[in-house]
Amino acid sequence: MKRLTDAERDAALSTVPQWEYGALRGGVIRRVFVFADFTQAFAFMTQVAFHAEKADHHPEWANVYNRVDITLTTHDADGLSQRDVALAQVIDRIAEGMQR
Ligand code: H2B
Repeated sequence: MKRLTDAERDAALSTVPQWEYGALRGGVIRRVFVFADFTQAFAFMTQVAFHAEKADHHPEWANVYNRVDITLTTHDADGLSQRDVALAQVIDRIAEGMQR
């Protein structure tokens, strides 16, 4: 999987405007989700987990009660790849209507 060029990255990021780009580790995107409670947060995480496993692309994430903090990057590309953007799009769709 190859890392996106700066131009590809800018175009891709415009499809997931709620994700924040960071230069950390060659390029990452991050979004924090807040749900009504832990049950909602974990239901969201379960759906994301099933998708991630199918796609063999996995989030780095932390959960504290109703909050899920997600970072996406591609280790073997040393930065951001199309797979990160594709996963972010799916995560946004799953979260749609679930967030507090
Ligand atoms: N997920 C993410 N987000 N980035 C990766 O580089 C990655 C992954 N690599 N899931 C995959 C798994 C790799 O470790 C396995 C061995 O295919």
